[in-house]
Amino acid sequence: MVHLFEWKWDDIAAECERFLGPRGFGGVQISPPNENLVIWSHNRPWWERYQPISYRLVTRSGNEQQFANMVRRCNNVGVRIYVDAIINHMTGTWGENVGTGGSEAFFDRWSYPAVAYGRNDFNSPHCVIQGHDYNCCADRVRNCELSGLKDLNQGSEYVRGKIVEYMNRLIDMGVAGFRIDAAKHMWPHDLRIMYDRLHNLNPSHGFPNGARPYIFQEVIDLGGEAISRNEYTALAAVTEFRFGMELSRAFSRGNQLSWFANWGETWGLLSSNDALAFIDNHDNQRGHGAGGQILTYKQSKQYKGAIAFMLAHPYGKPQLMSSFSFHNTEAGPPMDSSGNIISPSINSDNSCGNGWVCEHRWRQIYQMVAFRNVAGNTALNDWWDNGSNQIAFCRGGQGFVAFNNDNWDLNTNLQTCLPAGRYCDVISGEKRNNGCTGKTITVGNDGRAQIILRANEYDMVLAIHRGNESRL
Ligand code: QV4
Ligand code: CA
Repeated sequence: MVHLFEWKWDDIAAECERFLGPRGFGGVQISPPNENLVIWSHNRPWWERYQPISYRLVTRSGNEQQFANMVRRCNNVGVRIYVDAIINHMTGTWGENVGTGGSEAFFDRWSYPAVAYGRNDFNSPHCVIQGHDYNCCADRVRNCELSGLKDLNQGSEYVRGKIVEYMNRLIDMGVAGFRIDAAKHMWPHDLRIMYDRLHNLNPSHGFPNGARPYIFQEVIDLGGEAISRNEYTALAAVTEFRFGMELSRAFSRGNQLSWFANWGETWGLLSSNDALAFIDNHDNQRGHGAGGQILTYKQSKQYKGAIAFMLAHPYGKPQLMSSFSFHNTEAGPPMDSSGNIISPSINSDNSCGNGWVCEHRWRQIYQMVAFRNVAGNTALNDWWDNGSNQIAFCRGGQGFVAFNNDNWDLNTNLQTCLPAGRYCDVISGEKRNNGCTGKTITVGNDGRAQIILRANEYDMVLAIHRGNESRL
C-alpha cells in the first residue's frame, strides 16, 4: 500500500491504471475525503484536512463523483482504496469557519449543521490534552481535545450513528478499509461498537462475499504511556511506529544492521499480523507525531536502504509514503494562487515533477514491491552478516537481497538460495529486452554468487529474485 498524500482523486485513478496496478501495488491510502475547514490564514497547510467540518465528500482532492470514479477505476485494476477516517474530532476554533464544500461551523455554539452536530455531541466538561496527560491519564487523552480540535463523544449513540453512516457510505462505494486517525484518543469499546456495524465490502467491486474492511488504527506507542497499542490489537491492525524508528536509526548508522537477524516480535514489535509497517508517515516526516530521527526522501540513499529492508523482510503489512517536496513543515501540496492542487507531472524516467517526490516511482522502491510480491508468504532464510553493517538474506528460494551500510566494500561469495542462472539486480537497473541496465549476477549450481556492493555506490542494496522483472 502507498499513501498518496494530498493527491487528487482523478490523478489517483490515473495512477492506479498506468502504474500501481501494472506494478503490483495492492492499495492506496488517500487523504481524508470529507469536507474540511479552509485555512487561508496558514496558506492552506496540509493539516487543514485533519479539521473536519462535515462528512460531505468534497475536498481539494475532488468531489463525490470524482471520488466514486476513482474507487471504481482503481478496483478495476486490483488496487484497493483505504480512507483516512477522521472520527475523533471536528475542526476547532479559527477566525475562518467555511469548509471546502461551503459548509459552515459555528464554534461558539459547537455547531456543525452540515452533519449535524451540536454541543451535546462533544465530550464535556471541556478540556484540552496536556503533554503530561499521555503519561498518567488515559481518560483525559480520550475525552479532552487533541490540540484544540472539538472532541466528539463516541459514547453517544447519535455520534456513533453519524460516523458509521459516513464509513458505510464509503464501503458501499467500494472502499476496502480505513486508517483510523487518532485512535488512541477514542475508547476501544466505542470503536468496537462502530467497527461491528460496518457493512461487508461491496461484492460488485470484486470483493469476496462476506469480506470485512481492513482497518489500521493510528496509535503512537513508543512505550511508557498510559495508553498501550495492545488495547487496540483485538479490534484491528495498528500502526507500528517502532518499526520505522528502529530501521531509521540503523540505516543512519546509529545501530548495526547485523542485529536485525531476529527483527520482529523479539524486538518488542507488535505481532506481524497486527502491524502496519512503515518507515516515515505524513506526520513524522515533518516532525509532527512520533519524534525521533525518521528517514525520509531527503536522505535518499539511507531511505532507499530502509525501504528495501522493509519490503524484503516478511514482517508486517508494509506501507510506502509518497510525498510532495517541502521545506516549510506547514506547507500544503503544490497549488495555484486559488489554492487548487497542481497535479504531478510524469517524466519519461517514471519520476514525478511539479513538486511531487513520488517515492513510489523510484526504481529502487517500485522494483522492491515486485520483489515482495514474488517472495509472497515465504519465510526468511540464509541470513548472513559480517558482524557489522553488511547483511544478506533470502526469501524461501524466491529472492535474495544484500545491504552494505559499512564504509568499506562488500565483496563476498554468498548463498543466494536461487536456482542457477543469470539475474538482473533490480536496484542498480532493470531488465530491458532480456538485457539488464544494471548489475548482472550469476548464480552457480550451488546457489552461490559473488556479491559486490562498494561503499561509494549510489545505492547500498542489491536484490535479485525469480519472476519476470529479475530473471534473465
Ligand atoms: C493550536 C494550538 C493549540 C490550541 C489550538 C486551539 O497549538 O494549543 O489548543 O490551536 O486554539 C493544527 C495546528 C495546531 C492547532 C490545531 C487546532 O498545527 O497548532 O492547535 O490545528 O486548530 C494534524 C497536525 C496538527 C494539526 C491537526 C489539525 O499534525 O498539527 O493541528 O492536523 O489540523 C498525537 C496524536 C496523533 C496525531 C499526532 C499529530 O496521538 O493522533 O499527535 N496524529 C494524527 C494525524 C495528524 C493530525 C491528527 C492526528 C489530528 O496523523 O496529521 O494532526 O487529526 O501524537
Ligand atoms: Ca477523543
